[in-house]
Amino acid sequence: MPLNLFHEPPEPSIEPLVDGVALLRAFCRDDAPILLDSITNVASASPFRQMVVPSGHTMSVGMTNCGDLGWTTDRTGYRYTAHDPVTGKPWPPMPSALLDLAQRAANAAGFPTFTSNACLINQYAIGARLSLHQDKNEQDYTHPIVSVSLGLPATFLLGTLHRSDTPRRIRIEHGDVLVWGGPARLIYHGVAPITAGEHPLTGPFRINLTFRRVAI
Ligand code: MD3
Ligand code: FE
Repeated sequence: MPLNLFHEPPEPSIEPLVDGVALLRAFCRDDAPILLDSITNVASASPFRQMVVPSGHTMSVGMTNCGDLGWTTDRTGYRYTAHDPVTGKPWPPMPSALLDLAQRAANAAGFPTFTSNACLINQYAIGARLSLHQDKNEQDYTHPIVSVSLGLPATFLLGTLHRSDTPRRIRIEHGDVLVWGGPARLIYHGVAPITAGEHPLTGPFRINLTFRRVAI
């Protein structure tokens, strides 16, 4: 393999990270401008906001949602709702570019019947982080979660089914897509604080989409 002296971005590839996790490097890099336009439209109707978790702490990540259901948290707990508690209106519908990407990624990772009905959109400013957690509010864990990273890079914390195990650190870049299914669906995971930088398409932010199938 020739030495990459020009630090070109990687070619699209699929690698199994651990059992149940497929890393689709650069899978949506070419779609990024239209994805980001779609996200801007969603956020113009349901703005990013920093939610409060049951402990009383305010999350450093700004969040919004699109689709039939959206993930929210407040002092009283985590849940999926059909309405945005800030606007009182239904969450914006899932833009077709987002829905289509989620289906193509799930299909590439071996989940051909996955159709997302809920997309959580996370906006990370410099220093924002997500501590180690499980995603347990969806009820049906046979469906995978598809995650899409745009803008500034991040270090994913990839844990196990046990919170106390030291997580692996995985560098994730603009355009990378991960599909978390089967035995990986309930692993602990998080995001290390975003380090300072500037991305041509998102400026000083990282955007992450997590596409889910939530029981109605
Ligand atoms: C593993 N988001 O929104 S995406 C989340 O980058 C969340 O914003 C992170 O964790 C982010 O809940 C990480 C990777 C991810 C998402 C969902 C998972 C990993 C997952 C669900 C189950 C197992
Ligand atoms: Fe999560």
